[in-house]
Amino acid sequence: MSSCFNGGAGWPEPVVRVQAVSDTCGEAIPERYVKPPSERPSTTTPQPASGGVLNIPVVDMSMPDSDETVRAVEAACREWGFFQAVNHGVRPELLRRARSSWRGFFRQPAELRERYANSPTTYEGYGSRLGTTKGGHLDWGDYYFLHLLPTSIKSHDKWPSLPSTLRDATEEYSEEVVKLSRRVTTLLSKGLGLDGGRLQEAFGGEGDEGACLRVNFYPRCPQPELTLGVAAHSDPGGMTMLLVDDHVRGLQVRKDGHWITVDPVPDAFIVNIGDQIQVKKRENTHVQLAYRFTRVRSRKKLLSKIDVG
Ligand SMILES: O=C(O)CCC(=O)C(=O)O
Repeated sequence: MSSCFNGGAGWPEPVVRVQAVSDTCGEAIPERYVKPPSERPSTTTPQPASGGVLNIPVVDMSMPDSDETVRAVEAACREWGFFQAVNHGVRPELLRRARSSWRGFFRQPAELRERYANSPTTYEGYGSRLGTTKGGHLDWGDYYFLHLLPTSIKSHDKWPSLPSTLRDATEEYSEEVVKLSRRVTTLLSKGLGLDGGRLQEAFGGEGDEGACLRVNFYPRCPQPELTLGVAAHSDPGGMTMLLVDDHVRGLQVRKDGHWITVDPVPDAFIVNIGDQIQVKKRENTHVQLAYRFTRVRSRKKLLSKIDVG
């Protein structure tokens, strides 16, 4: 199995690619990837009293200026901190191109991928989850991380040059998703009763906000019930726009103490409120939750997420 120590100053352990582990581990995953029972994926989703299957709300974004859309986004973020944005205006053809370009990168030979290996200190490039403590549990996933905004820290040299479609597809995809995230930011501002531009201003204004792309790749796993692609966490930024592989269920979100498996709508973006837009509203003497604190965890195949904030 190949491993690489990719330069983290003083990082105590060699970084091992999950892609390499997956190719060599046979039918049992190594102990390092086995999560304690309380952290394994839950297999049951609570059923709503009204019947049907509990899922995060779906919001139609075809009329982003309407009060109805503001109300739908506000309710979804207050009750869940999550929603699936449909009719969002990003062309399905572009989503396909971005997905297939990145899948192409993860299928390149290991030597080529390693040319872009990141270091735990700069993070940008091809990476694998590190244990937060020596000998700690690892996640079953590799990733690629890039800065998009502000443009002063964006560097195409750090973007893979293969497959040849990747840079153009990523450029166009990220422009469109950042535009969409600005529309959602306006809706979130209005939903909080603020001026539409208020949250955007708080993040530095258009072009000066931070935005980054992370593409997660979850290789074949012989024992998916024992591990997670990404351990439970909340996102530190303002907002995350997740694009998942069509028909791949794996993302779980926590609501009222239960983990719920998201049923993804094809080509929807899963919008997730990050820590920086977690808001508490003071009404009389009570502090009420305005936008919800969220946690996610995942075991899936391929996903891109753009964090803005
Ligand atoms: O893969 C997923 O569905 C979630 C990924 C995620 O939350 C992350 O990369 O922070």
